[in-house]
Amino acid sequence: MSVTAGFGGRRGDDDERLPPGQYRVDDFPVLTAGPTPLVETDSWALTVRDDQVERTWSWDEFTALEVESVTTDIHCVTHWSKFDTQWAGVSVATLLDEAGVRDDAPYAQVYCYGGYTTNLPVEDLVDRVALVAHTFDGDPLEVEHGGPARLLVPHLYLWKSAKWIRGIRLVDHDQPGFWESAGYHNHGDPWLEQRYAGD
Ligand SMILES: Nc1nc2c(c(=O)[nH]1)N[C@H]1C(S)=C(S)[C@@H](COP(=O)(O)O)O[C@H]1N2
Ligand SMILES: [Mo]
Repeated sequence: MSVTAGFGGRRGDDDERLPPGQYRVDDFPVLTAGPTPLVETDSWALTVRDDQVERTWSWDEFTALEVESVTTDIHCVTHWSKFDTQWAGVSVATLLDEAGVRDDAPYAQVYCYGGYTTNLPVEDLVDRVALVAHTFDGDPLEVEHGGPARLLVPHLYLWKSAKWIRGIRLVDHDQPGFWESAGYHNHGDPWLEQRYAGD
C-alpha cells in the first residue's frame, strides 16, 4: 500500500514535526542574500581558530576527515520546513577538536565566501548535530545551496546554516552576524519561535 504525504493521513505527523508557524514544503527553496559566490575546490579552504591557534584545511584535507551522515528536518524563518533532508560532512566537534582550539570559548562566529556571517553559542555546535556539509542527498552539495560546503545546524533556523563557509572563530564576546544585526533573533530556535529580536 502506498501512502501519499500531504494533507491526508500524515497530517498528524506533520503537526508534530512542524515548529510553530511553519508549513511543510517538498521542494528545496534557495534563499541567498546577494550573489552566489563561486568557489572552486582547488582554491577552497576552511579555517578554524581561536585567539591562540589556527588550523586550515584544503579541500582534499577536509574531505579526508571522518564523514558523518545525518537525516534531519530543516526550518527556515520564512516559514518553510523540509523533512528528512540527507546530508554528509564533517562534524563541527571533530573540526574544533582537530584544530585544538580552546574548549571553554562560549561563542562562535562563522564566516563565508561572499561575506555572509552568523553567530551562535559553541554549545549549539558541539552538543547538538552540527556539520560542515559537503554532500546533500548523496550528491556534491549544489552551489546554490552552499557548495562546496556549508554549515548545517538543523535545530536552529536555517539562516544559522551558513552557506559557502570559510571559517569558524571561537570568541569570548558574542557579535551579531548578518541577519542577527538586521533584526533577526540572536539565537533562532524554531521550537521557541525565536524569529526576530525580542521574540
Ligand atoms: N552565505 C550565506 N549563507 C546563508 C544565506 C546567505 O544568504 N548567505 N542565507 C541563509 C538563509 S536566510 C537560509 S534560509 C538558508 C537557505 O539555505 P538554502 O538556500 O540552501 O535553502 O541559508 C542561510 N545561509
Ligand atoms: Mo532564511
